[in-house]
Amino acid sequence: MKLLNLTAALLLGGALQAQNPLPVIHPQPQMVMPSVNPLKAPHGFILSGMKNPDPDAIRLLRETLSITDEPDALPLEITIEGQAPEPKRSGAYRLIINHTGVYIVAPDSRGLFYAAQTLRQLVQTDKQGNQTLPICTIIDYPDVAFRGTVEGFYGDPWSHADRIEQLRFYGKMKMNTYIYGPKDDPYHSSPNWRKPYPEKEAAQIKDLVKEAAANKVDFVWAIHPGLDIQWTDEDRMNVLNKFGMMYDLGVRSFAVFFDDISGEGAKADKQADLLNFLQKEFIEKKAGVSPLIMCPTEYNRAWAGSDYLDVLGRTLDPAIHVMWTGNSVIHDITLEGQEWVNKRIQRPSYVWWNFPVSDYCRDHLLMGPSYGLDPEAAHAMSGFVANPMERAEASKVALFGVADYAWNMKAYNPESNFTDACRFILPEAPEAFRTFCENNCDPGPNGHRYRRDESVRYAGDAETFLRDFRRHSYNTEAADRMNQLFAEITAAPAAIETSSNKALIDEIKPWLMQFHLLGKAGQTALAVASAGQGEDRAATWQTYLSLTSLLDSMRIIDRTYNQNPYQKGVKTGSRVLTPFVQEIYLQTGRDLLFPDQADQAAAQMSKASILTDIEQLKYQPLKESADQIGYNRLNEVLRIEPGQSFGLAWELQKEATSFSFSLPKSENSGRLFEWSADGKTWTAITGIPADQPRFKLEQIAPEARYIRMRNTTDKQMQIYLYDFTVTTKED
Ligand code: 14T
Repeated sequence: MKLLNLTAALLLGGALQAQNPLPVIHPQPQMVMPSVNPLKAPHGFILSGMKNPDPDAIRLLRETLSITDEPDALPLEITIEGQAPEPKRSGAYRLIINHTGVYIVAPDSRGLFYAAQTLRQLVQTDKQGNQTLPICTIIDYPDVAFRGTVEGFYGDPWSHADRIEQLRFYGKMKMNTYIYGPKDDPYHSSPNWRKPYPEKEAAQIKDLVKEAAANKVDFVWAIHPGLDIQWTDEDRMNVLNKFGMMYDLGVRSFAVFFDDISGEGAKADKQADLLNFLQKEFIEKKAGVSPLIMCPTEYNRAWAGSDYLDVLGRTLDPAIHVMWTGNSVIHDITLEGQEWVNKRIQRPSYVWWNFPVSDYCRDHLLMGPSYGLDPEAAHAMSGFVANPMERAEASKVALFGVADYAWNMKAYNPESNFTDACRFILPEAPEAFRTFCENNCDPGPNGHRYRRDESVRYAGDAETFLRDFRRHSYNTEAADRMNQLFAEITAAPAAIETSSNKALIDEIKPWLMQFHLLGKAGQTALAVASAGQGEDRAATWQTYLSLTSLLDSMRIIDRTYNQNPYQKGVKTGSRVLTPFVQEIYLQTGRDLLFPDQADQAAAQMSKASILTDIEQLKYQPLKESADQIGYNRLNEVLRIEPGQSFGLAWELQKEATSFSFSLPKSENSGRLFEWSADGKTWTAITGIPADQPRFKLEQIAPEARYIRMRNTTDKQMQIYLYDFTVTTKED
């Protein structure tokens, strides 16, 4: 019955909205009943109703509406009462705007604050300062109780200013949770999780707690003790004491993360013991503390190979939330997957969505829409938080979607949300910003095999054009549309840079530069292709050379900016547009240089590659430079079954000069390093100490083209793959 009502109201809402369009509200309210008339309030509003309402909500209302004591002003009446919609869900509210005034009913101050946020999106002020509001009734509440982000990525943690701005953004988007857990904060994880924060950091956390409260966000402080925790009374007290220190800084919400660890720290029963102890001795004893959240070691389905989750399900206090990233480390969220894990942990899991986090693809920006989220899964999760990019402002595009999804799943539309996000985040040039974002979505090939659609509006034309171009014909319609697009791309960065959001521009600056060049390269590539149709080889050469220099400039940007040690460089349009340009360039080059033997000239040189029978590593992209190839640092534990190996192969024309590795924490006995000339017969490398985690081998057989490490024991080996690099003579 309730459902029917809701559908009817929504349909009715849709019909009436055509006459009196309400502005789109984000996140989208559950129920809107609009009417045709606006409420005019030329004398402003006068506050009435409850005594001492939430000061943050009132501040927001004062910023939004003109609040006066004038006798002709209309009432703005505020009531806190239990009968608001979904009484038990924090943040629910009812907002009634009729011809007599504005009425807000909410069960708590968060609801009041959210009603004010909705009003802010509804009010229109004319040049004289007269305000009107659309007459309507909004009944609203979140689908998911805890919504927000988990700063849980590897890499530079967000700055203090980043975090303050994020918290304000969450308030606007009705997200109520920020979990603090940056992997590279030494006081969150090893080595310093036991120690108090230094003065400056402590003061900043205090400040964040305050800002969070003002935006009705729970600041959740997470600890990551599993790398070196001992299951002793001493260490359990160390965790408790650290929580106490954080409590004294104002923190009232806590989490314990056991992700990306192995060995002793990863035992389910020990973890559950600690958590239950914290639950009894801290969460239940301290005043005003929210439910404890934990991130398990087996935090996704692909890794759930033991009875670990069942042990947690059985023994963990039912009040403790358990996080979950989905069917793999980075995966979209399905109802089926949620139901699978919920059965095992005996509670609805708390989703940790690994998007738009980019710590595994640091040369890319993930600024596309948030999609792949099951609209039917609301009841199967206790929370939904997204792990963002190291670039805080750039993450807002995806987070705008996360906020919408977690508030009202059934109404969530990733595409329209994406367009609205671009307008909200960059109102100065929303179209240019959208053009930038929709071509910076995909992480590229990666070990997680997580891919995103990119350049969807142009993929068809790009493919059509290339198909004809490969047969040496030029499709004018497709080319015209691609040209138009590349012109927009060329112009977009300058428009985007007019934005007052300097922090955002700073974060994405190298990609903006690259994007501008990509636009020019695209236009030039089409000119090359078009010239190639004619008889004038000189003209083709000339455009070909200008394309060469544009691609050179792009390579220089790629080798100059964002030189982190993991995935260096600056990739843009890497899924459709860059390959489009490259293919035109390569084919034209072959046609010009080897007009009679294009196929032969295209013959591949042998390439460096990863060589392994370990599933976990097969899709890992290679780290490559002029004189080095290697594995990227892997943060998860690498499991090597008996007989399995991992290694590298490099170009036939290159001789290796040295080989180095860093494989800490290994049970090093039983590992064997080998080299080979052909990848078939292998020779053991002597001279590597058996138990050294790090080593550099300065001499390698000149005929070697392969190197590998093999597990020669009869047990699974667990190691960290931090470094495994071959240095070759430069080409
Ligand atoms: F706790 C988790 F739910 C989780 O996702 N942990 C990390 C997270 O901090 C990181 O940002 C995310 C994306 O890279 O993935 C998890 O860490 C990994 C997982 C891997 F499989 C890091 C490297 C991996 F190879």
